Amino acid sequence: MDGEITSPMDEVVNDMSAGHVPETRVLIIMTGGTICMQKSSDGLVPARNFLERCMAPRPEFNDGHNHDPIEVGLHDGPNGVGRLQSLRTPTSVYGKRVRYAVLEFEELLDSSSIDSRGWTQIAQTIQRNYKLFDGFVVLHGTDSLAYTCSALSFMLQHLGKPVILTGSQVPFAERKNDALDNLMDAVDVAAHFMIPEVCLCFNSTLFRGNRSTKISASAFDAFASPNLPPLARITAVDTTVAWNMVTRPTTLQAFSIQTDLEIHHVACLRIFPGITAKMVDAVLRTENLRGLVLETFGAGNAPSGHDNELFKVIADAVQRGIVIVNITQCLTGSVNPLYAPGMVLGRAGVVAGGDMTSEAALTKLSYLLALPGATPESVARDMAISIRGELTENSGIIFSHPTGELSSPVTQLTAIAYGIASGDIDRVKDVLRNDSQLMNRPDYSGNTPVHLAATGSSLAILRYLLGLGASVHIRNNASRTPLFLAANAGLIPHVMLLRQAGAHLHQEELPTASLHASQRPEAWKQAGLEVGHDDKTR
Ligand code: ASN
Repeated sequence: MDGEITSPMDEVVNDMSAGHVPETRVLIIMTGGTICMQKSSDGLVPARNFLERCMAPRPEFNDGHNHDPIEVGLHDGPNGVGRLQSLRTPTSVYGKRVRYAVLEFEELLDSSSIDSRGWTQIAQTIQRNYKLFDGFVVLHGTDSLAYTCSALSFMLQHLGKPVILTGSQVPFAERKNDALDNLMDAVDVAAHFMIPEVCLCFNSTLFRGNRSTKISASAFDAFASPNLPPLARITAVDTTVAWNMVTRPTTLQAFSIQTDLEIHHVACLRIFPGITAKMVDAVLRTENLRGLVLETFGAGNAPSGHDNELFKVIADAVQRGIVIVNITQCLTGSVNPLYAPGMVLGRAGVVAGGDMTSEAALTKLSYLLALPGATPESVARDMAISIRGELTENSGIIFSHPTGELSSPVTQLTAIAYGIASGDIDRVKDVLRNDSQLMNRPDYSGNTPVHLAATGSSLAILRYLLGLGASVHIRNNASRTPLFLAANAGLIPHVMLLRQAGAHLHQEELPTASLHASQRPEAWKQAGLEVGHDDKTR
């Protein structure tokens, strides 16, 4: 028992002397799909008990020790937290062990049957478990996987932790399969890399979820992200993350979800040579239709039809309040007003969907329409801009620098640390302007700039880092979050700012936090600890 820990370094020294291997918690959410399927007389069908059947017998997933069941949020409400059997991996190359449980949905689906109810169930499960786990893996069939990835990317708002979806083309239970590698990669990414996005991990590649699309019904290489390079590639040697492409929440708001997408009130229509205005009108007159994704030719062109009939039908629907979004049928490239037919669509009030995939456009439309207070104007406006990195906006300035020109990350981190220690925000800004990725970079003791700023004198520096999208969830070598350090130092404004940005105490910190609580009760209370109520922060 220590009582007075005020500097991150004290924590590290204490922890290293204990010879502790940090544990990262990952919740695996099983929704169904080929990955869990078994043969039956009716063909492949989803089977239960994935953890016992597939993971427990494999040394990659099981260090052979008996572990206590872990807390998992199963339902909403005060009695919604139960305990599930857990396993732990051996120590990874990153020096961590991954403790995990598998939460299986009551009904395991072939993913061709998923709809917005299933997406709501996944989003709610993540919300219930957000504070209990460091990352999430969602196991899902491949057929509609790109739709689910896209839908979740919008539904999970201000996401600060990795949510990695995967599945397989061949069941885990088959001798030659892609399930083992896909699962291992997904768990590794969720446990070790602070990529606060909904991603798809498949065939040794990590894609931004809302950029992905299924391109093969049989190959292991089943997915592609045609308009965005992968976020990471996994090889036998290492995992290389394109950190400059990772998007992060830059609004200081805590994680929340939007459920019940309007998927039943939108449609997708592929234009083809010979399509008639009557056919398009029939779709646009579907009862309660609120939005349509129009898959057009090339850079956004549609046949004008006899006497411009098609455009009249479309313009009329826009007038009735239906949001129509134009995306291209091509696998790569973008809709833009290059040709007259595309321009005319724009004049009819059709929104240019840029380089969004069909999956992203459809689920984004359903999400925007479900937002409280949504109007056709607000939906049309937001369809044309990137809200989760789902489309390429050309106006943004991209900073890049030739390698070799800058000093080493260690030198730069030292400069940031010096800036934080002396309350010199300009110095911090100067260094991060060259390489904003440094904001999440740990130093030798695992402290990121946010850890340092959490106990620094300048609240403005902490706010600046959070506004850049720096993570509040990374733990230092002593497994401490920035929030823990701020509360322990009794810095209430820092605690409140971190909470506003979605920080919470980690499960592993709760027992120590409870021990310290009597000394700075207000700071710990603001940090979310129920002071005097043992370790319940939920
Ligand atoms: N039909 C399966 C599904 O999407 C396909 C798969 O997972 N490979 O559930």
